[in-house]
Amino acid sequence: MSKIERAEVFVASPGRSFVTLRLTTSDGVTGLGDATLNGRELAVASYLREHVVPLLIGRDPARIEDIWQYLYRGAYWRRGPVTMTAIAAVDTALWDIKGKVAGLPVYQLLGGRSRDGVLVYSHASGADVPELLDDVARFRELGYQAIRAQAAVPGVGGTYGVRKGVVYEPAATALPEEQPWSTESYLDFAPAYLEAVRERFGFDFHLLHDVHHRLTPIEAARFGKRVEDCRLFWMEDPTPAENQEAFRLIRQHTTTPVAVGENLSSIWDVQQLITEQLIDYVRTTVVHAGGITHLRRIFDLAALYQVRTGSHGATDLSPVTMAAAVHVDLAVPNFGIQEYMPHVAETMEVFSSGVRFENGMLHPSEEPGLGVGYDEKAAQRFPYEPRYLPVARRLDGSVHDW
Ligand code: CS2
Ligand code: MG
Repeated sequence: MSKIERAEVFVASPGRSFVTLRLTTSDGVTGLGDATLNGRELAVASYLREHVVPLLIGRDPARIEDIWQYLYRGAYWRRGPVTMTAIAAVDTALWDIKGKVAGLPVYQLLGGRSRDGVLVYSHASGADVPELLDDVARFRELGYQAIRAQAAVPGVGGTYGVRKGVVYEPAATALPEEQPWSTESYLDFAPAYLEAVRERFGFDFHLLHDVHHRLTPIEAARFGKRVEDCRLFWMEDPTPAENQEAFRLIRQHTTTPVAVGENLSSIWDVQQLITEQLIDYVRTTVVHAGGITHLRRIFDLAALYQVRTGSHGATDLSPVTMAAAVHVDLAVPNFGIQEYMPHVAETMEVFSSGVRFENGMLHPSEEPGLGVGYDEKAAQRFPYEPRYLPVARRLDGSVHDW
């Protein structure tokens, strides 16, 4: 019987920080898992190195479910982003190994294709409306059928989602940047720029918007109602989701679809949102929600309530997660859409991936496993640089949700 012989945790910053787990079996088969938690990378690296790796050596890599249950129940301290990201990395690496041993791409182990390709959306943004409109035009020319639109709110300084440079990278400073926030200015301005996008480009593509946890439930209800004529594919994270009940108030006022879940890490965190149909898309991911094994459970629960998938896919999710996401997205029956932000060149000097973008869709590698590689020698050229996500403060100086 094959055994897990080696478990290595790599922390590097090729273009941005990533934590990557590589498992190697006694037959020399390797598997990769993403363990990146943006702004808290070393917490997961330490959880893996100190508390998980010693428990993996000698185990049968084929027993994916058993190892998942062992790491989840055996920790005693359950759930939370650090624990679930560490378990996710092990789980994803074991699915990579299982695919390689079976000689099949992972989507074939998940029931095979349910669709020809994985519809994706990317991020258009601008420091003002004209810049946003030019960016939307650029993504339309690149063939995207779905585009997220975010613009800076005048007079408020830093605003969520506005790119500075090649890609949107919010974790950019050695200490958290404090960004001002004004709900009133946002509520006056955002509907206007979303209307401007529809006015210029019409309705033959999906338009998405990320509120990014900034509103109270009634403010989110007001925003959703105000933008109904923009026919958004979704408004994302309209209000913080710790209180799942809060979404009922939004539901009572607007038909604008709601997407939640990128920063949630277990089925329990989205259970009420799904079973009471308080959301339309669940955004949980391979890397932060316990890996492929747990994510499938969340997506299967969602399917019972006609909630579709809409997984997070920002650049702080590594190419390993993105490859695993495409395998899952290809197979699940209730797929909705996949977020996709192409990684920068430095990242792709360390990671290799067979994922292809074509006509607004992603397609997985057909090679066995996930179809990803990690070059630890190349990674040595990019030592870890700790970076923090920003903190938002209201104009009166009090902390707000970033
Ligand atoms: C955003 C992310 O992509 C999204 O929808 O919410 O940019 C998010 O802010 C980062 O991934 C956080 O690390
Ligand atoms: Mg988001």
